[in-house]
Amino acid sequence: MGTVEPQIAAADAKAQTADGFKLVIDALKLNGIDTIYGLPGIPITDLTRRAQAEGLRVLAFRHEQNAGYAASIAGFLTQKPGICLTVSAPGFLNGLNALAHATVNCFPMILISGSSEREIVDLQQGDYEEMDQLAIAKPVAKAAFRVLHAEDIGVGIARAIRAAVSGRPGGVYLDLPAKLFAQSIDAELGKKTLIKVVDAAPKQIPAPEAVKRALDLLRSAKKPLIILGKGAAYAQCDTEIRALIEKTGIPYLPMSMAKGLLPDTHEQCASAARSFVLPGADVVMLVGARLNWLLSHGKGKTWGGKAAKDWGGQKFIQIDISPQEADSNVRIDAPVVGDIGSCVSALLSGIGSNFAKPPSEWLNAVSEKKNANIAKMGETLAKNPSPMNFHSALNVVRDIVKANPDAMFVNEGANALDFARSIVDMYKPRKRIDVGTWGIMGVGMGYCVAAAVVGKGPVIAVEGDSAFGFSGMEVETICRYNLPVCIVIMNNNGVYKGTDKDPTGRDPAPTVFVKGARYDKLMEAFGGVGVNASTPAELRKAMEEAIRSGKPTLINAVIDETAGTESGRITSLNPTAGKKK
Ligand code: ADP
Ligand code: TZD
Ligand code: MG
Repeated sequence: MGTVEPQIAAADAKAQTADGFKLVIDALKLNGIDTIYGLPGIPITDLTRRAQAEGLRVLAFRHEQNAGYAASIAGFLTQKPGICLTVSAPGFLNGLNALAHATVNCFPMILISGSSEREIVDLQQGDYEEMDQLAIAKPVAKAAFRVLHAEDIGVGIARAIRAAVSGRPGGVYLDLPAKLFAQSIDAELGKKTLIKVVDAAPKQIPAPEAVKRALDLLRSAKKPLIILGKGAAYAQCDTEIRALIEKTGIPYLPMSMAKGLLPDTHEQCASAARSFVLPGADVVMLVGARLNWLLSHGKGKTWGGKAAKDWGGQKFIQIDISPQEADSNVRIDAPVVGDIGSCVSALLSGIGSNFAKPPSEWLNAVSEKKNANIAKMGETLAKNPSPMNFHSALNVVRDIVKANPDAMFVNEGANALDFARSIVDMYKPRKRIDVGTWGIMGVGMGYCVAAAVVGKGPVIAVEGDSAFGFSGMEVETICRYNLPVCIVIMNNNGVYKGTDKDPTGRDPAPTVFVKGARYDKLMEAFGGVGVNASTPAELRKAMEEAIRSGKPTLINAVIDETAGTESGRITSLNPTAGKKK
């Protein structure tokens, strides 16, 4: 007996203590976080194992950048911070790109990285994977925190969640040193230190004067326009936004990731008349969209200004949660600061039921322009050139998306992006996810994983062959988790085109790849379905089969290597190409 008792006592004591690993997992679970996107290694291997054992979904990637992009877009889609988990120094740095991306795009995300011993790092004594990660994360994160003691884990996670989702969402860094995970603390005490965050993203009600100012300006307009941005998509107040558009009768333009907030086929959608409505409008209401480069900074020729930096004469209303956003590029005459749901509701009640529709000259001019452009595009899409070009391939994608409006649509590349954005209509909110504010390549496969996990339905990805290369190894991840992802590679043998030559004749040109590469074989290596498609008919058959079967599929769509243009639609931003003009 005497020898058994101490053992029981030890076991009891063990049952009554909690370690850092457990507290991190419990704190996440307590706050409704159910998925981790990451990559294991010292010191977080056990965190991934135990999180899985405790019922969290742990998706392990082949490179942290892709896990990070997955987390960032999961944040956009769910309004909960997407969690990316990495090891120290190099893993952390791989994840950092996605953290910056989340901050720039206003997506809520938390990058949790393990880190080395503080006292060794701070004295620069050369620890395993030594790096002052907190300092490095700060400039690209909305907020950054470090937890040193197990009893502070609850506070650390609560602060990270609040920082990520409140106000303008963004990327948050949470530094968890290796020593923290092994610390033990009395289980009951530990439990009490955890915080369930109350009202993490509080509503922000706009001031009545601001709403009135905006409505007065809108009522004075002869040629009004509404621009919906990805902030409007993020806000998940789709019904209110639709009511605002329809009650006012104002033509609207969806930014890339706001496509589908109302169906792109909506009669008030002015996408096909973009270059007419931007310079033509007199009052523009921005809803969760910034006047950054994607909108030519609200001035210049795009807006009818005489020269590159000249104001086009528009008055702007801007609905945004960030009070600092207004006036960042041009004067905002009526800023409405608050969350989009509250702002749009306030506008709607101010509008009432008898808002005068915009003058019919404006509406008719917009729809004439739009119909002419749609007809022109219809002709181009109907052609069937050989080899296939972007238009004839995307015409197929357009049909497949129309037939599967609930599918998530991932898109990156240059021509592969720009053409798909204008050709492929979206029908439902938050289905289109793409390169975002920075126009980055590399989001593709990470986005596919998150889209399949969060959306629980089919995912279609249209990828430039260059774009795909940045995250291509994650096709193994897609196969491993057996996700219903259909990847279509627009294979034009290179960046923009496949036709460049090294003038000296020594090497391949910097923009070209191996000719006739078979990306479909990559998918087959991991048990997925690979298809080589050189005609629209082959592409259609393969996409239909992929959606029907739900099997991971990669279609190598062979595109005319001369079909693209340098830099896609943003040639003007390229210094060399600009000089040539
Ligand atoms: P796009 O690229 O589609 O034009 P941006 O990323 O430039 O969109 O702009 C999104 C804007 O939406 C940001 O200025 C951000 O502050 C704002 N925003 C994000 N979420 C909300 C919200 N819930 N309520 C109000 N504004 C929001
Ligand atoms: N690196 C990163 C991270 N982001 C970038 N945007 C670029 C490099 C530069 N870049 C573009 O802006 S588009 C692009 C690169 C490399 C690839 C375009 O080639 P693609 O598309 O094959 O993906 P198309 O259809 O051939 O134009
Ligand atoms: Mg290409």
